[in-house]
Amino acid sequence: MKQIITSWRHVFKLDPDRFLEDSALEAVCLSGTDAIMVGGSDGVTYDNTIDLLMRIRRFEVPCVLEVSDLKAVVPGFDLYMIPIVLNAGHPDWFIGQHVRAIEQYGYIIPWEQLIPEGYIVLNQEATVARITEADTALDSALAGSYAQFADKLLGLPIVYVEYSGKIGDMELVSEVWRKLNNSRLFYGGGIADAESARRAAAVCDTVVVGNAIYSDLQGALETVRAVKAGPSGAVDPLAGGSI
Ligand code: 1GP
Repeated sequence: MKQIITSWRHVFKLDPDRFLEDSALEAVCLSGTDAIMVGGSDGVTYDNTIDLLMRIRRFEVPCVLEVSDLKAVVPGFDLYMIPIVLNAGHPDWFIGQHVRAIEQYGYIIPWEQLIPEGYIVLNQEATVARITEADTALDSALAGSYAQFADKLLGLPIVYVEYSGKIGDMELVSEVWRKLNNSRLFYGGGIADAESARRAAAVCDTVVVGNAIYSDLQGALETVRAVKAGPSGAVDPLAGGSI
């Protein structure tokens, strides 16, 4: 099951703490995206997570939980993504919370369903940056070094460049991508239409779209085809899940 992430080009991220009408959820789930990631930095609870999971499960799309709060870990997801914030200002977000979780729940953790993600948080205004006290003032070279640390020393399957809420510096993203050998590069932040999706897709492995689902659903849906079409505009039959 873990191998599935290597085929993902496009992912929608849904926040259990935000309202989404049934028709909008249906459009997202049937959009041709490769997976739905459930997660948020704030206000994620067991109840709102299980509610959202049950609504998504009416569709066939893979559904994974990005764990941000242990109290909101719900069984029944395909995979569990475990963020490790590489540039966190506080060690809790790099290792502290993780070790405490293992100490408490190690005996029931489904290890084979866990996928660690090495986050590089780069938008200082984002909630995740505030909570983790991330050092967001990284130039391309330093961001690339964090990425290499995650890839070559920690062996993480995913490096996630996170600009949540705003469009990122695509040159920096591209530089980070070039530094990776084995980790997949996820990019998230400000992707809201076909054009921004195409630009991001050209410099990473997987494009994550969040906010736009709630602010401009039509624009968000257009990102799927844009990512899968590639620079030439033709849908890549090998990219999987094309619409
Ligand atoms: C958030 O990376 C995702 O964790 C997506 O970012 O919400 O800005 O699309 P946006």
